[in-house]
Amino acid sequence: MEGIPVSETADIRHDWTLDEVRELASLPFNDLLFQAQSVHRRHFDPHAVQMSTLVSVKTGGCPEDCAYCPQSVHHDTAVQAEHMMDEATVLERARAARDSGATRFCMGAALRSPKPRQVTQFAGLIREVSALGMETCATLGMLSETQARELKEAGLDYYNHNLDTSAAYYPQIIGTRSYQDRLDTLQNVRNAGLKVCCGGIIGLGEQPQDRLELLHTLATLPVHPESVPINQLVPVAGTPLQDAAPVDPLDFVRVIALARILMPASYVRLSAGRTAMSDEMQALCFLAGANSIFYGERLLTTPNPDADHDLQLLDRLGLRPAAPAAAAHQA
Ligand code: SAM
Ligand code: DTB
Ligand code: SF4
Repeated sequence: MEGIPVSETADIRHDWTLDEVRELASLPFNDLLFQAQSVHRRHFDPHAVQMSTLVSVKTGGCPEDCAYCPQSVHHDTAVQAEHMMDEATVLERARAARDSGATRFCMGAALRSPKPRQVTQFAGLIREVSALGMETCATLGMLSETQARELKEAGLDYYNHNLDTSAAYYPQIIGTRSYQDRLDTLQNVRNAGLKVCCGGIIGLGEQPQDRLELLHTLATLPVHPESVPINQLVPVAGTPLQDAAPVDPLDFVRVIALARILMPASYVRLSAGRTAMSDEMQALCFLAGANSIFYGERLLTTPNPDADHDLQLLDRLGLRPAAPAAAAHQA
């Protein structure tokens, strides 16, 4: 195993080679988890789990053709296109999320890219949610730098925009935009001074190599995403991936461990797909360095574990919800 770096930051690298990633990936499971947990403890309180709550502010009717997504107009799923949620309902959800222990509120919209009017509407929501003392995150599709700046000025903390899989496999999953489009938005978001939330999905029918390439791309960005969501595909009836083969849980844990080692100071979020994971698998993910979850009964359109179950699971593991990042948190 590699020597343990002496300083807090010596192990944050942006020059990982794919061969190095492959070498890590081929470690025996226990060696990989030991290394991941060691890295984790150098950078984080190993007992704290950051909790974000999602709300789908604009649901369905999306013109993109992402093969996994129930919100695409290209697939015949049970999700119907809806109008944008009204501000009072969004704020009610944000307050409830805050009061149940979430520190970040993530607002999603099923859009290819927002229209100027929609950016302004979201900027208004972001102002209000920030005033509740919560961190804010938005995921609205492709963004120009000007749009990203408008959201930043409104108080947005994070922008979520996933690469989802490797550049090589991407065209098998999405035809209506390119990998480079995704990278361009990530750069625009960075230029605007926002924190980046960027990860992917495991279980799209990708090869092990695609998972490593995705992680390599994330870990060699000029700045690591501050937040790295690792989703397990939620297979939704009517999408082309409805019958995708399930992921080997131990392979999923390995992806978490690799993300932790490659991006030591980033929050690694155990994201979609937890309703299909056992408590024991989730415990292994936390051991592998996951330190964030989506919290609350819904993701965007699909179910998430009950809040009570999650709180009990954390308690059984001697973990606790992370305290709010900002002192500005209000009663
Ligand atoms: N439309 C925006 C976009 O694509 O960036 C924002 C919303 S989109 C639903 C956010 C992310 O949710 C996707 O990038 C994908 O990683 C994840 N996602 C969507 N459907 C999923 C599914 N069935 N299972 C797991 N993750 C999913
Ligand atoms: C992310 O990586 N996962 C979240 C969030 N970012 C926006 C979304 C998961 C969506 C799962 C399918 C659904 O509920 O529609
Ligand atoms: Fe639209 Fe995002 Fe779903 Fe793709 S993942 S279809 S862009 S909502």
